[in-house]
Amino acid sequence: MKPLRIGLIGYGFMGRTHSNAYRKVNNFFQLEHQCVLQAVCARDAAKVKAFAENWGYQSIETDWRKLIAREDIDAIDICTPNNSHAEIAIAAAKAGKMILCEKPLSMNGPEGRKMVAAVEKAKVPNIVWYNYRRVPAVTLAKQLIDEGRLGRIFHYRAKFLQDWTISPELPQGGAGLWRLDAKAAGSGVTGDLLAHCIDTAIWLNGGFEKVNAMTETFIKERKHTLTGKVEKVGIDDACAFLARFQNGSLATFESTRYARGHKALYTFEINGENASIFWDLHDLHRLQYFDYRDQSIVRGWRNIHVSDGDQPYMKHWWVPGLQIGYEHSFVHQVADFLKGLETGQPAGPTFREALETQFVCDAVLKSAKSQKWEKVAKAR
Ligand code: SOE
Repeated sequence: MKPLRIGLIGYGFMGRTHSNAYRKVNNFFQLEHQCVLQAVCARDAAKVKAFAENWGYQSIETDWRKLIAREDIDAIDICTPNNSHAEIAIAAAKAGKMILCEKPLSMNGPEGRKMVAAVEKAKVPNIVWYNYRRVPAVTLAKQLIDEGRLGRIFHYRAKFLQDWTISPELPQGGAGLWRLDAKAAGSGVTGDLLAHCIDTAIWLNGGFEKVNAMTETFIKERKHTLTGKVEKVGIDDACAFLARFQNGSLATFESTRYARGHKALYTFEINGENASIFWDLHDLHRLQYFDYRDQSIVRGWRNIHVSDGDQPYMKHWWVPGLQIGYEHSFVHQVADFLKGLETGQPAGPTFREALETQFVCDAVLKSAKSQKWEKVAKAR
């Protein structure tokens, strides 16, 4: 097997999900490459050492530039806050490293475009961690749509609801809370949560044409963890938008961190002329499917438990009927990325594909300001 020596930058929540995926993937998938946890990098030497020991990384760095310069690293995994993705990715591409970048790709479309140019110029394999595509039930939804079972699609409806930022006492900025700081995150729920919904939607239903959005920042000021001062909040706490897809379908998207009672309720429903699909992250192994072509006396919503060997990814895991969870979507992403290296057919979303999501986010935020329909710029 060929070693694929990983250099991970950042050790937060995503650093853990990715590390877990690298450790497991070769136990469950037959691949040419073997992931090697070569080095992990973060600024705090004591913390990064503890992380390396826990996850089995062979070495540490405290300066990402040194990590990128190392000859014994093949792939850079970027798990840092959004405002550092571009600088790191562009430097990693110049150094000829493969790049696996945490979502969203960038702070905005123009910055993302520079990242796309850098990886395409350097011809380095690249991918963005939009992991929900690889929940087996979501991948099955893609299969059913591509087989034409839904027919013409009329509606796409997605939500991503959370409730963890309702307290005005919650500070912004710093480890764990950089998502509340616009300077580090770029935007609020639009780039953090709706970006997932948009990526899945583009994958399942094709490109967006235009959007009409509203956003709100419910808590206008929060103490900043790094400065200790009360500062203006620049992120969107909630965002809802209407969209028209290029295929003529109509859509609604909603995300908030103020939906009391919901921790991570990502749902989508798609209505086609023959059939409909519904998926819910809280019940992630199930796909709800309604097919109007069923005989009328038995017609109804089917609740498909996606756990059989002939359903996406499942033959790699346990026996039929036994389900898997959130962390497996990351294992699948690494498996597909490695398969892409073998076959020369890159797994998506590549930086260029993820740029489309960035342009939708830009149009959404622009529309929330202009109060008008805004066209989505083309990434290709
Ligand atoms: C935010 O709470 C968050 O962790 C996102 O950053 C992730 O991308 C999402 O999958 C779950 O929620």
